[in-house]
Amino acid sequence: MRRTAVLACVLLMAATVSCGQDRNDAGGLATPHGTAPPGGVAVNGTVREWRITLDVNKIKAGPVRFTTVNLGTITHEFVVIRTDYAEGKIPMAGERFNEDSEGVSSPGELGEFEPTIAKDTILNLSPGHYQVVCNLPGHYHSGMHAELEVVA
Ligand SMILES: [Cu+2]
Repeated sequence: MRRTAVLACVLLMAATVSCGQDRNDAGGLATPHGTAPPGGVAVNGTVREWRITLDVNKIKAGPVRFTTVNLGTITHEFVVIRTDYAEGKIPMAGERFNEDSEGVSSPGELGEFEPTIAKDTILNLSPGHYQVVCNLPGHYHSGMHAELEVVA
């Protein structure tokens, strides 16, 4: 009985430590886990050279908390774009695309953040086709885009 209690305590401590740190088994930073806002959903992401990952690519419309960590070695940004263009196919104007051009709009973003930094924000998204992108010079073209479908 005493042994069981000790074991439970050890397991609880292990769980607490692994939950408290935002690291994967290899000791590196892992995908964050933000909490969903009331009546909404949580989307967790990572940015690095040269990709963006989301833990879910299809969500219900409404309030969405985006929590993203920079796993790369340089500054990246995380911008939510509403567009009917296919992923990676937004027309470029030089090394970036215009976030207010025809057929492209942005309901919000996390802005730029340095390596190891995590950021979050809540956006209210209506149904439609979205891409989450890094639009720093050359980054979108290098693969920093992810699909996000928002359904009613
Ligand atoms: Cu980037």
